Amino acid sequence: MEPLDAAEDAAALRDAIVRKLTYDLGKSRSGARDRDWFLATALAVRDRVIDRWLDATRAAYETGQKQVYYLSLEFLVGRLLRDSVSNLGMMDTLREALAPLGVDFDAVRQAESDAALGNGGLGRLAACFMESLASLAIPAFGYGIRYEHGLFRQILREGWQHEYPEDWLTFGNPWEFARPEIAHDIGFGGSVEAVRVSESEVRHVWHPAETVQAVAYDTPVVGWRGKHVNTLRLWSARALDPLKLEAFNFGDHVGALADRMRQEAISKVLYPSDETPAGQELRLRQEYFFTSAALQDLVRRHLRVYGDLTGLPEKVAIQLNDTHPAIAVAELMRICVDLHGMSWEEAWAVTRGCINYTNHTLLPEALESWAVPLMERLLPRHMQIIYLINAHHLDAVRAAHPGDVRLLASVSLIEESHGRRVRMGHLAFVGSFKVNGVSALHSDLLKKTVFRDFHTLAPERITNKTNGITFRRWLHQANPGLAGLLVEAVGPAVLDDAGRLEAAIPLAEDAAFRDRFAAVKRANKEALAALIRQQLDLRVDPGAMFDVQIKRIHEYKRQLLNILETVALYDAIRAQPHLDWVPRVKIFAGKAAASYHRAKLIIKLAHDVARVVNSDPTVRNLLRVAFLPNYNVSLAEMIVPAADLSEQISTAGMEASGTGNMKLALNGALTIGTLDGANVEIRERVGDPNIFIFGLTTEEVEARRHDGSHGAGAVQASPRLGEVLEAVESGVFSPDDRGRYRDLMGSIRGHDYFMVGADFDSYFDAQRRADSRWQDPVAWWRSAVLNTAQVGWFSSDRTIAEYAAEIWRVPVGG
Ligand code: HBZ
Repeated sequence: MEPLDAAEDAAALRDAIVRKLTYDLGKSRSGARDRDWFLATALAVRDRVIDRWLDATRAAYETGQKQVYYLSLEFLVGRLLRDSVSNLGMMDTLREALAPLGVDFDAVRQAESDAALGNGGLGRLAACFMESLASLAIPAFGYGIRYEHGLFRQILREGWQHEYPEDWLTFGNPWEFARPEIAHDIGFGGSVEAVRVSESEVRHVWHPAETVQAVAYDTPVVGWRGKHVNTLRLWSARALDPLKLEAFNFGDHVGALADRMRQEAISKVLYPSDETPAGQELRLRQEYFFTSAALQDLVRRHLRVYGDLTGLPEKVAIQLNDTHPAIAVAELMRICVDLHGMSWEEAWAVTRGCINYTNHTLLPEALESWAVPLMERLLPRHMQIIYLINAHHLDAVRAAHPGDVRLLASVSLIEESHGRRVRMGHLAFVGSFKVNGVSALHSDLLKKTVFRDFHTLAPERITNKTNGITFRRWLHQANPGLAGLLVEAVGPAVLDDAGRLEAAIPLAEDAAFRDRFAAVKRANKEALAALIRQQLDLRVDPGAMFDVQIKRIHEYKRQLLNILETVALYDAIRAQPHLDWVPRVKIFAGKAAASYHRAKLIIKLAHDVARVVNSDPTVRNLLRVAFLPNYNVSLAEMIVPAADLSEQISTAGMEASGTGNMKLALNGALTIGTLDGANVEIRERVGDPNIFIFGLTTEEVEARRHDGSHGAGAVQASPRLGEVLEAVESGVFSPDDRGRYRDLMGSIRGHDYFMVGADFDSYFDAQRRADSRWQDPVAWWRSAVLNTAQVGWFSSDRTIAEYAAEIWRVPVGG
């Protein structure tokens, strides 16, 4: 067939969209709303993906290439239309196709719901990884849960967070393909029967008390330039034969339905628990449900070709995204031993040859563990297998370190001291070929803290894989102005190879380029200012410094430090209004876990401070505070390109990596941050002069925590902090409830686990360094350009290439 020219291409696409609108949606052009146009467009775009998808799937199958399986309880995907269209190189064609229909692409794009099947960084990382896997043409499946309700919608009423259900599927999801024929039975509860099959051999047969089906829903994931397409396979729970169940419960229809509801509840809603594992039984059911479905699926695929499982590690690499799928270790053993008759040793070699584990946190309260009685009740056979794994593991430890009782207790899979619990991190560690942290500092701390003893036992196991982000979404799509400027300046190859960004380094000295760079930022800030006005009825000056902290609300992330600094700045401006202050807009966004009262109180404080500051005429053009509601991927795509200053101010040693820090630096924001997570590596790349580092180091935090009076000491040493605390605790910002913040402020004077007081002065000073840089536009924009130009390394393509080479041992590039 002759290649179509651009106009023909657009006309063909237009026809396809109108056909979808008419025959798939049953709508006329005149009656169609943005949402209908979105669905019709998505269906038409999806058609362009299918052939390549089927080709890629068939090719992987036929050539017997090793496949990567990324198991994650969360995939924070966001919207997909712009992503697909851009990766397929169809953006201009699509705009041209829609224009004569009187349809605006941006309106259509925004009619898509934001798929929020994740809490924060961990879920978003999984989504970036899926995109990079496809872009690098690595055959891969993402496995997760198709939650009917993603992360809650945040509504802020008078500054208090309220959670509302999120309904992303209400109007249908045009990207997915339901696969009712691809279903696996997932058992729960019941008993285990030991059957003697010979003199020396006993087989274990698990008789689950209940069985739920996991049904597949497939979404194609298109790589850059449409080269390769992988599958995100999300499982939905379906009660097994609901009609029979109803007949069985004849006369008790309500009871029968209740059973069905209980089973299908597994895929109803995402747990809104960032960092602390939800202790609910339903959570454990979710974890086992999708892990078992994934393993059954990949085992079946393998057996179809190879007939047995001994060669599995040559054909399959499994990555566990945190410990949520760690039960995979026991499940794969069960499949190999109980279902396929392998010996324990053979099965262990297969399991350890396939599985790898990524850790995302050092926070002790976030290390997942499950009570033994719960495991015994819900997964009786797995509990037996875990005991056996532990016995072998402890035998080996005993042999290597005879008499070391402390070591045995420390590395056991079972925690014995606080009621017996299974430590999922330990299970994942012993069952994995490689274990990785997500930044250099974090991986180093893993070796020194949570896995210290394990690291001594297996010094080769822990490796580092510093996180990355997909530049397609976070630069090309979110910031087309900047992407266009970079293409013009250093050539189109920059779109294919993030390393080429370095060609822009010399342009930091080019005044004309800096001006254009600043003009792009200005336009993005105007768009954000319009959104702030529309959402909050607040006018902000796009000429002011946009100072941005966007992430989950958590004490260790220290939004509180930022708010208290805002109060200090407010006081300073009011005390000397005629000084040459740098106008600032403090922008916050983020959700607090529903049960995390302190985090919710911090959101309220941000609002109380905003109300006072924003209504004070003395600081009118100098300081504004904006808290944007319902932070999600789509909102991040608006804020990131418009940021001047990126707040990455966690207590050193507590943020595993951060990925927002990378997105913001890539978009030309300067970071103000602690030496924590990937900030350390960002500093190495952008250079010390182009980042504002402050605060205690990890070691200093550790040392100071041993001094019981450090909180009081810090307040005493800082009159500025003392004044801020007094103002907040005496109710200056909460006249309706003067005692509202007494406890919160008290914690800074007392234990101050997160070192807000200790870092306060240093942070205030770093902010003033940022001010001085801003007052010298040449210096500011030079730094901004150098940030963009020097963070190419944080592309998730680089991260995935490292996983591929060192952990999965699969080739990159097909
Ligand atoms: O994972 C985050 C880390 O805090 C962040 O530093 C890192 O950059 C990112 C990607 O590696 N961790 C999370 O986002 N964790 C969760 O969202 C979470 C969700 C459910 C849990 C526990 C943690 O039960």
